[in-house]
Amino acid sequence: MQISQPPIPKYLKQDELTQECEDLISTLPIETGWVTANFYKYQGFWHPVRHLQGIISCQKHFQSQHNDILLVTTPKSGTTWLKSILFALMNRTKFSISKKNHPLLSNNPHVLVPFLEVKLYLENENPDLSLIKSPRLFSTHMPYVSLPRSVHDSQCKIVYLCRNPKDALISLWFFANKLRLEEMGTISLELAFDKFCAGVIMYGPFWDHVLGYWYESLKNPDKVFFLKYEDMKEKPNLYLKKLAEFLECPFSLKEEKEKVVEGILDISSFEKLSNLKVNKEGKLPSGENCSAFFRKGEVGDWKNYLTKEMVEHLDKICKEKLHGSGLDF
Ligand code: PAP
Repeated sequence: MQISQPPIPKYLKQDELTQECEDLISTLPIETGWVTANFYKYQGFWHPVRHLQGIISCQKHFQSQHNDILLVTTPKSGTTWLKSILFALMNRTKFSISKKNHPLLSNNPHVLVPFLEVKLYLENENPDLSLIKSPRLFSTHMPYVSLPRSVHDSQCKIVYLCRNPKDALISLWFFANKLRLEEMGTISLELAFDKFCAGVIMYGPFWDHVLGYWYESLKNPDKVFFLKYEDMKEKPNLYLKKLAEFLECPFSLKEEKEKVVEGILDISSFEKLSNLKVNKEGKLPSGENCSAFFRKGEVGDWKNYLTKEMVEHLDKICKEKLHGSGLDF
């Protein structure tokens, strides 16, 4: 009797590469990945090969429109959260927050706000985006240097979200171990820590990613809105209102009275989203369980995992890398 093997999730697949991508990776520095076998260093940042293929297609073909909104995040900084907030915010007229059939109640936020390089330009080298109604909402983890030319040239807006590196590391470590197949075993915290410090993470080095957008937000504050997970957690009302102003759709007095701000924060909250059937039991088309995107949703969980020596080491690197930038965590 033949025992059938479970299919390999798409996010682990390394075949079906274009010749262009095959040629490119043969020239790039290589490191061992966290979930996939390898990372390749492209334009100064580490990527699994599937993401790389999506990045080069996106760089070649994506045409940004003046009223597009691009959510850019470092991995595990609250992308899922901000996707739901932005979706609810930008569609608040079309989908009233109080409605029982709001799309966020039956769709994972990654489906409602698609990734450019990990979804649209990975599944299709040049997808037809013409049917998406404006303002179009996309997301990416791409570093600033790798953004498609048209993003710089158009008047589209960039919302950038990052997170304290210690919490980002712990979140990434848990996520990677959830995505690894049983036969791959787990990746130890010590190894994950060393790799994080050496910059060898998806879309890393972390500091280079953050600084790329930080400096751009200082130079061009109307184009790039720089946000930290911790600030959004501490003062969600304030930052949601700032976001709405940045995106040129401020809340009216009537909306404030009707508690639309609170409604958006409620429907996007960790408690609400993580308890929905779609997020508890669903899977993304790329194979990840939706539940993998919801763990604790707290600030400071690193204290439960990192040793005193690890904290000192990471703080020292962080201080050196961010020195003189005006940014800290
Ligand atoms: P991604 O980069 O793979 O898209 P991303 O959504 O950025 O993942 O990060 C997941 C983190 O955001 C998880 O953090 P944790 O591991 O420290 O718990 C997840 O729990 C947290 N998260 C998800 N949804 C929310 C939410 N609605 N509010 C606050 N945090 C959230």
